[in-house]
Amino acid sequence: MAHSGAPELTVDAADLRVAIVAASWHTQIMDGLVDGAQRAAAEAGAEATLIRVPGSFELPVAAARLAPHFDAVVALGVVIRGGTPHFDYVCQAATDGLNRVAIDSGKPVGFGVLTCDTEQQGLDRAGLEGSVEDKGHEAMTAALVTVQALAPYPQ
Ligand code: DLZ
Repeated sequence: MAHSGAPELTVDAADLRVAIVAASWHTQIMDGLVDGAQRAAAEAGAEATLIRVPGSFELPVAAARLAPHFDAVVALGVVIRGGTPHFDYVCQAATDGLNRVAIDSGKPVGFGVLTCDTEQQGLDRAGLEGSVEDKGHEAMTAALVTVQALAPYPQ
């Protein structure tokens, strides 16, 4: 499932604590994303704590609150385009907000928010049986690799 250039975790993350903050909309896709993130943490030996929020719009505030308490945060959500501009506002708020949390906190924030035109696009990327990608796993791996890359440069 890995793309060329996708991060691979080769080091031990046994001492790391990561918060998974996960939206609740689009249950089946979210279940796949959460499972992928938890699986990646377990493979690396990291401790992952799951915190649920209602929608992707709530991800940045949750990430901001959690970042000081963890080595990294992984944000998971699914936004599916509807018939109004709402999609664009939620995607923009989640993306900008999570990026701001990462920069302001100096803690890696794994970006596992799927922005899809259709539900099928989400299912294809959710790490479920029949999916072609595993974005929850990818987001966790990216966060852990970044923590380790920055370990020699403490805040
Ligand atoms: C309201 C809404 C809609 C229409 N669609 C989604 C979606 O596809 N994915 C998602 O994560 N959240 C959605 N939400 C909820 C908003 O993110 C947010 O929870 C509400 O606007 C309340 O703040």
